Amino acid sequence: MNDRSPFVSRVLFPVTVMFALSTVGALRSAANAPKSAPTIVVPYGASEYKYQVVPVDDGIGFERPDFDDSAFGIGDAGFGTREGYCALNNPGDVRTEWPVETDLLVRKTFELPVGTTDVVVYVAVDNDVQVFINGYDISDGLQTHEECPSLDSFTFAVPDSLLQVGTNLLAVRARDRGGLAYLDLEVTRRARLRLG
Ligand SMILES: [Ca+2]
Repeated sequence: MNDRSPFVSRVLFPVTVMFALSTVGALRSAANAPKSAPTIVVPYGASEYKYQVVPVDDGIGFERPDFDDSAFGIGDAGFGTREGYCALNNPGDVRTEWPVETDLLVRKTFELPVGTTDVVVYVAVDNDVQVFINGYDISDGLQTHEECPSLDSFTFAVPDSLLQVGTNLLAVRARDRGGLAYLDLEVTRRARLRLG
């Protein structure tokens, strides 16, 4: 009695399914588009960070791209205590002194080319860390850490929507709560590869 339903089921439904499948296929191939292996943009032990040692919680706004950091010093990573019972607390890995029981603010710009994806920030820290890219918190607040620092003990993925072609800003607050202090960072990126 309803002569539309056979039409819907025999013609429209298969067409709808085919369209849906082709759409999913297109999305899937975009998501799976080949990407380069990670490239290191800022290596561990990088030179010439802008940095400032401040009392706990001071320096509000330092993460903003338009913040005036002309009063900051220039220092090389890692930052921290040059001697101690942890492997990274040695005079070779620590190139800039960061006193315990303070906050350390660091800023560093880096360049990204067109087609960059999947930027990741890796951290070695004693104790806690909060990471910003272009003024946005990518670590979901200050993340706490105990025991000795180790490379890659935190990895923070940066949403592609925060990335800018050209100059980007890495800004990090590290907090020491006593004993030894340490901070070093690495930033990597990937790139979409052109098809065909
Ligand atoms: Ca500590």
